[in-house]
Amino acid sequence: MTGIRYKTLGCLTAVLAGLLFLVAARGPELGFRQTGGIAGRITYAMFPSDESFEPTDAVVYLTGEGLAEAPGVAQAERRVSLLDQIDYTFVPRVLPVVVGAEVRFRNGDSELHNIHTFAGDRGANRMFNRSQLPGLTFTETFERPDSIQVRCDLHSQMIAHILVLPNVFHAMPAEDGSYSLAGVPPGTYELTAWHEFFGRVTVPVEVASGGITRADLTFSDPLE
Ligand SMILES: [Cu+2]
Repeated sequence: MTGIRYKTLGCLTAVLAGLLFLVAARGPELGFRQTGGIAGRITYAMFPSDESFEPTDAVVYLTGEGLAEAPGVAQAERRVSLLDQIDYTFVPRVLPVVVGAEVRFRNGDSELHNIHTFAGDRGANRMFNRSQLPGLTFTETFERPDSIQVRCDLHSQMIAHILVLPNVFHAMPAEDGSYSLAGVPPGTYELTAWHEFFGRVTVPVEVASGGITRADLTFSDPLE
């Protein structure tokens, strides 16, 4: 009796091992198990009292070798992102874009605004200050990674941030702080969370083929 049971168990194990081997061997050829993912939560040790603070205005992004060449980069470069001005507010307040992507600035109000950009990293990209009549649009491209502050000199409450990122692997958190990055080539990278009120928090991450790496990030020290 016991012998038969062991035999059955042995057979099942062999079949399972065979299946796993097949999946592992043919996975790349079948077009799956080649990439992995990262998922986690963005949390704040404290909330700044500034009324323009929004926890969802954070950006999580990945840096490291090989990411800029990963599939999807070309499509991201062709995508045009819109930074609008509605009711004396930049919409969205935080705009992540990939290097080389077009950013369209639009004045959706019926009053004059201007677009004044301030580089985080001086010299990375060409900065500008342009007045903008109601209804007008213009496009700009940023060629190097940076965090650029955008202001309107006529209305001091108008502030936005364009985060120029080196690759497509970035996300903004949902209301509950959760985020996820999919289709990441296996490798070791740095995962950074950025928020205008906190600056950056970075952790190393390892992504394995077919796996989801858990990475939670906490903003603890607000900028002065
Ligand atoms: Cu304005």
